[in-house]
Amino acid sequence: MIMEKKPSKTIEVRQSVTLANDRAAGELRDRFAAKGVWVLNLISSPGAGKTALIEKTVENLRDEFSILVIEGDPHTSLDSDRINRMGARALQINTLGGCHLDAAMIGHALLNIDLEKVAAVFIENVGNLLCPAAWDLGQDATCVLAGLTEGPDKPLKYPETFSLADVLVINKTDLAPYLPGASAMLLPNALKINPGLTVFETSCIDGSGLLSWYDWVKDMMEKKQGGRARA
Ligand SMILES: Nc1nc2c(ncn2[C@@H]2O[C@H](COP(=O)(O)OP(=O)(O)O)[C@@H](O)[C@H]2O)c(=O)[nH]1
Ligand SMILES: [Mg+2]
Repeated sequence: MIMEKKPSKTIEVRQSVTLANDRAAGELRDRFAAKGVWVLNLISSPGAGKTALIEKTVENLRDEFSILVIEGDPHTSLDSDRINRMGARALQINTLGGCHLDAAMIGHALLNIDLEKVAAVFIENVGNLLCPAAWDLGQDATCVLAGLTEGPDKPLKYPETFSLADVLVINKTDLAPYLPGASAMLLPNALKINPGLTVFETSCIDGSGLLSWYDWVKDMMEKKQGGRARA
């Protein structure tokens, strides 16, 4: 028997799912704004150094600012354990194979959290450079991390993520002497995709570039708090 081929409705379904997500993200954004909480969504491939950068940031700023961390991973609480050891509260979301976080997951994780006492929420998204791009989490800024070890071609291969990001952190600069090609071409390739990126070049091992990153994070948190005071 020959079956009649029905037209695919994939795009329609996907649109309605992301529209529902956009509504939920809008509600989160209003909630964060009311409390003056600055929210950062960190995206990268696995191993670029998202958790390492959050560990360093928490360690450096924990005496001045209360930073809440949401960790997204398919399995395990290894990353939230690392953050807790640095003295910050971390909430773990296990997506059980899902390749990105969505706004409903963030809302659920924050159900019993009093945001009054929180200066910033850092969201470590599930490690990959493709899936998280379409999913708004109510963040103020999106940060894409690229480790030099991943090669310089990633911005060209994953333009969705690099074009929506506000900030690029090029991490593992301590390895630049061993990776001259990546060191030379990663930034030009990223700026080709998104010339408006704010760029930091860091090493979470030797600490280079981290002071400018901390200053930027502090500035963002203070501005968000100030915006709340005027509201
Ligand atoms: N050489 C070097 N290694 C780093 C740096 N940042 C992180 N790493 C290492 O890279 C690996 C992955 O880091 P992790 O923070 O878990 O990456 P994530 O998967 O993006 O959260 C770990 O072995 C880190 O110690 C860095 O700046 N330089
Ligand atoms: Mg991690």
